[in-house]
Amino acid sequence: MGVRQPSLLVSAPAAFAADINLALDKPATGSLACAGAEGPEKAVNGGVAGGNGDKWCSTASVEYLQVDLGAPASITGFTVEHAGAGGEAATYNTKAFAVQLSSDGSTWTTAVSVTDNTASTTTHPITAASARCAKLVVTTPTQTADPAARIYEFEVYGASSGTPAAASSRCSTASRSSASTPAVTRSATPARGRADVEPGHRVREEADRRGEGADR
Ligand SMILES: [Ca+2]
Repeated sequence: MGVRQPSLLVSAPAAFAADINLALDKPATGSLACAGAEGPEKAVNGGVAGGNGDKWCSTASVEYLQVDLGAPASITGFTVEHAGAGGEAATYNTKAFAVQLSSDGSTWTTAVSVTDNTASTTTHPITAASARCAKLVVTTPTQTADPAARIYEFEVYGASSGTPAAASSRCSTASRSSASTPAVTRSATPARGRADVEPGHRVREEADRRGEGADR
């Protein structure tokens, strides 16, 4: 990616101007990252201009990114910054993905479902919904057979209640004990062309470890 540039703050799109990005700098977990410096926290760090240092990347068999907003909130929409927003080829932009919401990290409702995206930045206003946990599930990570999900920022807009939920109901704790997370499975895609894809059986173990780390 060349010389690393200072991260630029991502401003809220006009559709959500009255709301704030509740995901910013919140605890994030996700499927196994491509590299240690490309973990889930990079998708909620507020920057897209820092190359791989501002990106969450995963080649897991089930690719997902989850954010704990810390308190119940009225969610009004999402913005996702895909590969092109971070300066990578637009062919790496996420093709198919879903956003799911939950109040407890165990029961999820699909708020947004996208099947044929090509854009580098996508915005998804929704009818206001109450939730504390937001999850981005990537089902087709690129426009090609490349298997890596590349998310530079996952923004969750809304108004927080400001009342933290009990610690026992933290999103990441609940997700760690859920064997079925996430509910969305990858759609049929062409055979993957890269030989360096992480074995799928490591996904759960790694995700669990990350969840513990991000939760403390
Ligand atoms: Ca970022």
